[in-house]
Amino acid sequence: MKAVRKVAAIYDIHGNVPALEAVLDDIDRAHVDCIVVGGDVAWGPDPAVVMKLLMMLPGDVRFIRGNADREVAGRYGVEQGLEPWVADINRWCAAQLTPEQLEFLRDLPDSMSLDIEGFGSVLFVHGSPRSDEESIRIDTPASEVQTMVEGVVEPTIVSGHTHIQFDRHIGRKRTVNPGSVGLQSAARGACWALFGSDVELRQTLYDVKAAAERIRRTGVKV
Ligand SMILES: [Mn+2]
Repeated sequence: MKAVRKVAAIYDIHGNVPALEAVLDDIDRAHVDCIVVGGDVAWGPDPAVVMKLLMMLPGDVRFIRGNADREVAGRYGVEQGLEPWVADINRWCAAQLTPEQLEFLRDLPDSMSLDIEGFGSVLFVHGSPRSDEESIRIDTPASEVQTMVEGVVEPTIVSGHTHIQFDRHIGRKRTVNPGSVGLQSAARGACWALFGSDVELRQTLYDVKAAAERIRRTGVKV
């Protein structure tokens, strides 16, 4: 098997096609060996197109499942304790997807370990190693993070879910959040991370106005 030396991590795309396309162009230029899709792909304005783009990506592409993928695939609603507006969007998204796309999301693994040559082994999760809904935030106290990653053998843990990029060293562990491709609050562009001999936190600028217009046209009530 070909050694993996350069890896792009793309997390929390959230149905944003223009942001995903811009990031994929950037990744093309980076000549990576592998793309890791870190969950929460479809929940958002354009679930079907995002799923199509991701599922036809060539090369070594690995997926893990986010909480929103689990909820969309399972058509979670208020019965599962969700807010009505979240339940509405889950079902709207599920209705946009094909049975194959829903099955694909449902069957994804919770985590994935990858050995990056010259960097070391990395555990990719969506929330924390314990739960796809638990947040490792940029400011979560180190002692709390240490409890969350207890028992993880990989020196580096990559997680998303909070949509804020960071690269933290906590004790002997490194925790990285690539940020969100499609649903940024503080960032100016679409966020992701490039792993090589080190980690590069990246931001890809894209036409946010055109993206907003496209979102309005889809009719989602986000
Ligand atoms: Mn999430």
